[in-house]
Amino acid sequence: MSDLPIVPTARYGVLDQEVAADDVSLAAERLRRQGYCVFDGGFSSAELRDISEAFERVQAAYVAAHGNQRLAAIDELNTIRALLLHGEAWFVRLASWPRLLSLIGQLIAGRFMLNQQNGVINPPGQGYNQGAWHRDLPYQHFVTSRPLAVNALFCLDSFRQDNGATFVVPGSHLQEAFPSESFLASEAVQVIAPAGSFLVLDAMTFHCGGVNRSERPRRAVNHVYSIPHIRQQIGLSVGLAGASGLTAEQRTLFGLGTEEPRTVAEYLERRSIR
Ligand SMILES: O=C(O)CCC(=O)C(=O)O
Repeated sequence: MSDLPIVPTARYGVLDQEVAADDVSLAAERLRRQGYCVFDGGFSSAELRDISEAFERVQAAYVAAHGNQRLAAIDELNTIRALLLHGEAWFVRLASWPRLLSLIGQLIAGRFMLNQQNGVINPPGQGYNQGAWHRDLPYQHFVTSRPLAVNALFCLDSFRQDNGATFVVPGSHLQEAFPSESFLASEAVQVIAPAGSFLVLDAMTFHCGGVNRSERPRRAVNHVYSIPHIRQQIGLSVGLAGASGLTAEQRTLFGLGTEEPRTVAEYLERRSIR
C-alpha cells in the first residue's frame, strides 16, 4: 500500500474554481499561488550540451575581457551580464524560447519585455553574490495582485541539495515584508530541479542560492521578464542593433524600437504611425 496521502476531492461552498487545462496553465497556477514552480523546458540532451558549451565560451571570453581580479573586486566574478549580447545565438534563442514565453504570457497580461539575462555561477566551496536572500525587484516592499515581473532561472546543471539548489520562501510574493527568522528557518524550501528545467518565480518571491558543497560549479541562466514600464538592467537595443535574423517578436521582447521617445516631436511621430 502506498504511503502517499489521499487528497479529498469532495468540497462544499465552492462557487469559483481555476481550470488548469495543460501543464503550462498548471505551472502558472502554481506560480500565482506559491510564488514559484519548476517548469520543464523541453530541451533535448544535444541542445543542453550545446547551451552548456556556449556558456563556457562566453564565460571564458567575458572573464578575459573584463579581468578576473577586477570582476572579483566588485563581486561580479560569478555573474555574466547580458549573455545574449556576446554573440552566441543560443542565448537569444533561450530568452525567446516559445514554451517559456507561453508561460510568461499567462502570468503577465499584455506586452512584456526581457529585463535582463544573466549567467549565474554558484561556485563550489565559497559564497557568491546570489547566495543572500533577495527579490529580483530588490528594495521593493509592496505586493500586487498580478506579477509585475517574472524570473526564469534556467538550470544548466541539475539543481540538487549538494550543489546549492535555490531556496525560496513560498508565498512571499504576496507579503510585503521579509519574513521573520523563525518563519524563514521553518518554511524556506530548497527547490530541486533537473538540468533543462526553469525555476520560474514571481520576481517578488524571496529567494537565494544555496551552498554548493559539490566539486563543480552549479550554473544557471537567469531571465527576468517584466511589464514594459520597468527599465532594463542593461539596455539591449545598442548591443542587438546589428543582430541579424531577429523576428519582429524578438525585437519587441528585447526592447528594440521601443526605447522611450527623446522628444515630444518623436512621441507624436510614433503616435501618428501606430
Ligand atoms: O543561483 C541561484 O540559485 C539563485 C540565482 C538568483 O537568485 C538570481 O539570479 O536572482
